[in-house]
Amino acid sequence: MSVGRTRFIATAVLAAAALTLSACAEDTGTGTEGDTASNPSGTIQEGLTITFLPKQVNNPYFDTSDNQGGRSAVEEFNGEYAQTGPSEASPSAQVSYINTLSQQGTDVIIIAANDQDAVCGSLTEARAAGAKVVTYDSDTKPECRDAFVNQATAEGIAQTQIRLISEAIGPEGGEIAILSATANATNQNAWIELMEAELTKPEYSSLTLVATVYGDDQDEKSFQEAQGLLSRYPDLKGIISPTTVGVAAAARYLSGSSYKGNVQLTGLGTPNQMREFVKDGTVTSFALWNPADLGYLAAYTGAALASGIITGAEGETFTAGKLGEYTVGANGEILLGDPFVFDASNIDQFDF
Ligand code: RAM
Repeated sequence: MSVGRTRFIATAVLAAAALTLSACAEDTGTGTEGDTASNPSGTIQEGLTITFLPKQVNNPYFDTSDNQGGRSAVEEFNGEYAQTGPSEASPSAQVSYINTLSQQGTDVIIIAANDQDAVCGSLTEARAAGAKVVTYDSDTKPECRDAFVNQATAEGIAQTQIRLISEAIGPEGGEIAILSATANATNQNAWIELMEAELTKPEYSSLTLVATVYGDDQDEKSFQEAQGLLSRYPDLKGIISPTTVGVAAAARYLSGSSYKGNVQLTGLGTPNQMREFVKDGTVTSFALWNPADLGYLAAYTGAALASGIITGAEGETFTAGKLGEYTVGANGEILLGDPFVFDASNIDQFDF
């Protein structure tokens, strides 16, 4: 049993704590309207162990969300922060990490799922053992976690991506392609589906999606996939890469090629990885949200669940430190905000 969970039992009113813990053990899905929080207007428990399990470690996006945002939130409420995870974003790579966290009695597991199904069995076991599970960035099926902290609506992300590539290419339009992360990624697949729907709107009739390829959130594979797209589709006018790894790799390829400035690129990137490519004219604009805020909100969500302030049921509210108050939406979803567009006029104001 973790320090955090031990302290939880020691400090809470005993009867209430026993009730909370047995409720945890029986909870098998996202909170529903019927669930009631045991401590709705209470404060966050001290000493909670909160571990982030990103799609992959050593990805600057997750370094920022977890090691900056997540860590600072956990420090604010005097918990114990950790990050662990695989180096490759493959579907089942996270399972053994979840099992270990469960055995260690970690109070809160915060996971960006590489696959919406592959981690469900082990997450369900971890929850039965008493852990609260928050997904962030990339969701599982709703029944496998307590809450999902969504960085921006999937519709908003898809609309922004299509608008940015359309503006960059101009009214003549042409062929476009998508360079994604892994083929199983819940988040990217949701965005791709909605981008395809967005392309059916009359204002985008001059754009034709000719291919979707996967760089697996690996720099070298993403670079090669970008190169492959240009050799297979010589008339390609634009690439959308809704992954920080993919868009940076594609930008590096285009910037060193004869396609620079002729083939447009947008996607979801971090300002620090994309700055040189905006400055050298390879990329006009790209989008993202603040990953540090995403990790910060996910940590507060996990703490609110573990402290009985929320159960993950629609309509519950909690305070996430400096970000203020949030309300749990349908399916246990908590929305961070709107996507943000970076371009030459604002990129120097950001450092992540
Ligand atoms: C990569 C990952 C992550 C995604 C960002 C935009 O870092 O694929 O899941 O949200 O890009």
